[in-house]
Amino acid sequence: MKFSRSLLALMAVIVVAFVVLGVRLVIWSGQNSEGAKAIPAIGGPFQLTDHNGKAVSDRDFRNRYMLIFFGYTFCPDVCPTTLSTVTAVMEKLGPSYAKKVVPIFVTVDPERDTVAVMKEYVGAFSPDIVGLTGSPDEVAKVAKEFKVYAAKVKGDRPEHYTVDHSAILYLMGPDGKFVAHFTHGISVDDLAAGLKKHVG
Ligand SMILES: [Cu+2]
Repeated sequence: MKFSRSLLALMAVIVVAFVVLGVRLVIWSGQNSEGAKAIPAIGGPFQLTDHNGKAVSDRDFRNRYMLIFFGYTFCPDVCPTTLSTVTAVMEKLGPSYAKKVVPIFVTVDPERDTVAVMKEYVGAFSPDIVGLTGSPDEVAKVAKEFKVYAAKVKGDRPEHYTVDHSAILYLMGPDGKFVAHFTHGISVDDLAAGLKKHVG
């Protein structure tokens, strides 16, 4: 059976609409009846390993905002683009800004993203970015807390899989609580403005 182009286009629009709606629902689902002031239930405690092999928890980032993004180093497009944007934003906001906001890249592919792989990867972007990995269980726990979707997709060889994943930048406050989110396609100027608005 052959679908017409317009039918395929319509189906694509419907799929995108559901994905967008799904993300909104996830963001909204944590809000309570107090409305605008409510804080979505995104985030939570974590115990992971940074790109230098040091054990870290969410508490190590208190007193600073965390700009958290989940992805994986083998990602062909979304992750490198997003980390390039984050790097450009940190450069734009100046060297002292990293004292206020720490950009964090958490892998959803801990089997391949070892400490050494993470170190090389985040180092290629910015010295400010902290790469976090851990055991599959530790990573699954934090991904669940941040309502991150991640699913392996088979490649031509078993080790060549890709990972479909949600791509949202979360800004968490100095208390570890959710402050705001940004979509991954955001421009450098818009992300910088968004951080300035919330962080100062
Ligand atoms: Cu990615």
